[in-house]
Amino acid sequence: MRLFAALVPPDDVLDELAQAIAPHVGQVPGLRWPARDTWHITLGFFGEVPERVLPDLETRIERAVRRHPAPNLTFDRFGAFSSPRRARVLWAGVTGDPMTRLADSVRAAARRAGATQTDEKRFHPHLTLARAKTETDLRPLVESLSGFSGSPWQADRVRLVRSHMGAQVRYESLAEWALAPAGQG
Ligand code: 2AM
Repeated sequence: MRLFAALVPPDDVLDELAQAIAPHVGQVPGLRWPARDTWHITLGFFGEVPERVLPDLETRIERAVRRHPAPNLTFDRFGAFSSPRRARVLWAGVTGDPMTRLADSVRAAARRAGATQTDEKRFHPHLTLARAKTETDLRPLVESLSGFSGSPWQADRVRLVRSHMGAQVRYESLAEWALAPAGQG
């Protein structure tokens, strides 16, 4: 099964992002906009994980999550990977409490449980809003979204998600664990 761990922002924060992008959705040729109920910030992508590994993976990730304080975050910009000029992904970015240790810890937990395909790339927290099949010049779009600043929020839980591949990717939430109260850790 294909698994990843993610933070899911609260509804009112997602409302602000949805409002900001609304004038552009469907307006840029080649861009596909995933449904809002799939929006998340990936902490760790584990790739294909054997089903037998799941119980141990859940135990280890839960332990990792409980050790880290809930980060306070704000969506404050839009950007694109690999760059606005040659974009495949349009994202919303956060600033706030650093999350690298949390992400490292969650990925290490998955690897120890036997998730051998766990992504080792540097962690760039982002929420993907649109994808393009080919590199697309999104400079005008990113420019027109500049100046955005959302409300602060606290990411208080981590969700383990199964990704069902197909014509339309479907996400299934398998478990959710609370982070430690902010100020601890
Ligand atoms: P993305 O939003 O930048 O595409 C489920 O696919 C989630 O895992 C997505 O949020 C995706 O990030 C992230 N992810 C990280 N590495 C991935 C990889 N190698 N393949 C697919 N998804 C990956």
